[in-house]
Amino acid sequence: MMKRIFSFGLWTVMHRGGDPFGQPTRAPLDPLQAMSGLAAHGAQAFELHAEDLIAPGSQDAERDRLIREARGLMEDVGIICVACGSDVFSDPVFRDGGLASNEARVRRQAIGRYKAAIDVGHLLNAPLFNIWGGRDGAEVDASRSPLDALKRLRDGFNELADYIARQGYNMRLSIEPKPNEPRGDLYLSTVGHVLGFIARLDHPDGVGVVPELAHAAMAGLNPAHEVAHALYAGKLYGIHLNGQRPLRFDQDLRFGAASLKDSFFVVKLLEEEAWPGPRSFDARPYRTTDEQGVWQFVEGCIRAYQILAEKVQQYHDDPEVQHLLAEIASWDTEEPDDTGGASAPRVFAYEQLDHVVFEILTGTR
Ligand code: GLO
Ligand code: MG
Repeated sequence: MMKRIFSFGLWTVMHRGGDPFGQPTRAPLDPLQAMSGLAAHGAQAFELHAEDLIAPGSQDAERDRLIREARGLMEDVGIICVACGSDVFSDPVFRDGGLASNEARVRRQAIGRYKAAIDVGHLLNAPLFNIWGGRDGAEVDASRSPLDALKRLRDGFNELADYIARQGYNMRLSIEPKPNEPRGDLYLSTVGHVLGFIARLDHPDGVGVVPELAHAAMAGLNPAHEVAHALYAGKLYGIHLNGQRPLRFDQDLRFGAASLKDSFFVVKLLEEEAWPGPRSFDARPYRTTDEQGVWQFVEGCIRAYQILAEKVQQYHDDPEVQHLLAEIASWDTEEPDDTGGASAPRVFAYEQLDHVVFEILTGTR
């Protein structure tokens, strides 16, 4: 069986439980502690924003020291970096956007940030640079035509892809869609939007998508269908697994904490397709979680994935499922109906099939 790689954003375990209405509730965790803690609790990989490791504005010597330390630690504890990104959303300078900002000066600054982070990713051997441009959106549509925003985003992504190619880095580029938050509306909002957008880039080939379950649910979409569109296009470059009640603020719940059935169907798809990429979690420990609980959160995410993968296997091994699926497959025929139209109407045994899934997921079968 394919060996699964479990990965977490460093920002997930470094998150201190703060929210828009409350101060942090946990002590800070430094990025190296985050890496070794992840390795000790079952993860083989991590993702990061370059800024999670290197504070913006650090001198080159400081940057080089931190990278050296990170590389040493990665070697020691046996953890790899599977994706790098950049925080082009927290600094107030990006409050009206990064790549899509109305200020040319700020767009240049965003490009500069991304390029510097691409260099960091390269030094950590990250095979992917994933961009979630959280400020590239709007509340005031009168401020900017959405078409101009898309053209600026296009120019920005073209420049970054070009930079990666010119540097000769062995790195792909991806876009992580999200419908809203922190902006009222983000321009690159769903997998479908992003696939359409990528097709208009200068070199669509090296650019893919990183769907996040919570983001699909926030848009009221079926996460497994979102992931399927990325797979179908050959563009599933990564995935962010977590839990989310639909149509709400970004909850980033532990994987398994919500939407059990949706999570099952995402795992089913990834496992059935033997998708080779890392199973990355992008969630937050609850605000009520203490420092120790953060590692229970990590183990919980991983365990939830493993349990759902076992449930997928159980589903395939179940004789009743096999019988029902064989019956469904038998309808897929062009043979003419030789009963002269007198055949009984088709019976779709979907009630039964859906209930079997329920029994498997509730452990009653
Ligand atoms: C926020 C996003 C964010 C990205 C990260 C990628 O909603 O999910 O956590 O995944 O910035 O670098
Ligand atoms: Mg994410």
